[in-house]
Amino acid sequence: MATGKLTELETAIEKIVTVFFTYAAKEGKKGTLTAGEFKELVQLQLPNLMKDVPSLEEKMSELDVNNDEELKFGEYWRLIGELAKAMRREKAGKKK
Ligand SMILES: [Ca+2]
Ligand SMILES: [Ca+2]
Repeated sequence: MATGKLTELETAIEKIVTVFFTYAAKEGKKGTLTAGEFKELVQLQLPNLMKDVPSLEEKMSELDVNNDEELKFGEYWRLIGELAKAMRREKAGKKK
């Protein structure tokens, strides 16, 4: 996979995956985000899109559907989906 030059969209998808694994590898299990890793990821990678989130602890437990206090990729993906939807709403609103 990914031998040729990636398109804009492919690069964006790759970035989403790479960011997850970069932060997930910092402590504990390499394939999941602890609360600390999640916080760091949000603060460094999502400071604009998540600036209105009042509590990262609450956000994390909302995303942590299997309640193991870690975020696996699928749980992180829920967050990306939420942010994408919020962004779409914002763009749709601006076009009016
Ligand atoms: Ca980890
Ligand atoms: Ca989890």
